Amino acid sequence: MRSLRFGLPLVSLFTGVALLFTAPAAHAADTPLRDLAAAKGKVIGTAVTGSKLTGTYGDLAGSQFSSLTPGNAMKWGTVEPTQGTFNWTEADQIVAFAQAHGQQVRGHTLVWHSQNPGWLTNGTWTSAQLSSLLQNHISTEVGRYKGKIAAWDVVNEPFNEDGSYRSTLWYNGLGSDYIANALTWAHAADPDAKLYINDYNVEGVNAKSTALYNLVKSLKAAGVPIDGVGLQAHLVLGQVPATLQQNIQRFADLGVDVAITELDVRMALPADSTKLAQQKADFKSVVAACVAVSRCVNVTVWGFTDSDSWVDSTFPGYGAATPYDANYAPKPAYYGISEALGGTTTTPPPTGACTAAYSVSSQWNTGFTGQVTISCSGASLSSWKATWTYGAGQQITQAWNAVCTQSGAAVSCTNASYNGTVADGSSVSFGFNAAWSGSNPVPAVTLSPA
Ligand code: 9MR
Repeated sequence: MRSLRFGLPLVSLFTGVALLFTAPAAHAADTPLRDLAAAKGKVIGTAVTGSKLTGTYGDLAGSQFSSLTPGNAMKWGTVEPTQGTFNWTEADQIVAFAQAHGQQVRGHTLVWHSQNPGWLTNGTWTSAQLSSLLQNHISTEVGRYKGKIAAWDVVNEPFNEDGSYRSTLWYNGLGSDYIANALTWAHAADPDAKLYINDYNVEGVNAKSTALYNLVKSLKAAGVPIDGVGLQAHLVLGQVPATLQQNIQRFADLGVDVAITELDVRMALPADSTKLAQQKADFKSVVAACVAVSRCVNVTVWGFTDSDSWVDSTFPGYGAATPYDANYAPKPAYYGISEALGGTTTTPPPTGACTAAYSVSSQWNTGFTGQVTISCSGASLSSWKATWTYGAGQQITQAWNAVCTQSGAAVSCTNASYNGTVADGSSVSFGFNAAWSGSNPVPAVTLSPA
């Protein structure tokens, strides 16, 4: 059977959102974050997992963000699991995706104490061997992507909380010179890539960020190629440091760029409307601090959807740390980012709203698969009914996770026995197959309690 599928970027054309008991919201028409950021002279990025870059995940990653950071694909343990045997598959895929979508790539990361291959960490090396291994690694990886990487997180997490150097393979074997050497080797392999040192808990002015500041200052004074500082920004709800903007500014005043490289804001689960509103404020204030400093060039979120975040497995009981929920519905945090970037056309779900978002996830010559996601923020449902009227003769043939009936052009879908409850801060989805011909316009969905 022949099946003509439309390209994924078209999917965003086939979406619509309705608000319960209010006028239809404008999510689908909102200006993408990347356009808002560009108007401010900024880049907005997300960490991504290569294998997920299809469907709605790929659509959002490609349309909302102007920069991608491979979450794990460029780490040493991924690219050289066995000495001399390389696996560039996922890294290549992400770079190709970024190029196809007009996006920058932040390379992450070359020198770290974590996620290194076993052969490296288990080996016994002289300083000279270790130095040569590191130089080869940097030359090979940076060289492979020469001209394709906007910025490299060359050195990751070199400091302890008190500002002393972290005891690592690199520091213990090579002393603090490993940092200057790594930057110098990376510069030799790609003179146009911006070279960063990246760390966490350095967002505010504190002992650790001051150690980083002093290091950057001394590297600059010594003529070492250092272009930027990455503030990871793995934050806890309500705890954006008051000195964030001041801290960004002091690095900028050293003559380096600053990037927020791994932003997320975790909360104790379950999420509720109060927490989601605080999270919106937190995302907004971080992005606003970057917007306020001209040398702050990029804000990158560490995963854009709650289904692709490191937080839940690392901090049991915590999660919901990203701007989209697990069903790809934008959370208040999304609108916090948007507003900080000057977005004026966004319509954040008002307090006490549930929304129904209709989208076509795939379409072929005679049929299509659709999905409706019902999300609640500041409200909840114990049963629901989504109704719409098709405008071009579409006919539902099969539905799952809902009971759908169609009479003429009128469709009515009610919850299944097991998914009538939509808790505050959560969402449920149902799907269907349908036939179409001629055109397949997105209908306006009305959501009501069943
Ligand atoms: O997101 C990454 C996750 O998938 C890995 O399991 C984890 C292993 O440490 O690394 C995560 O990314 C880290 C990043 O590379 C450096 N800063 C902290 C991030 C969260 O752990």
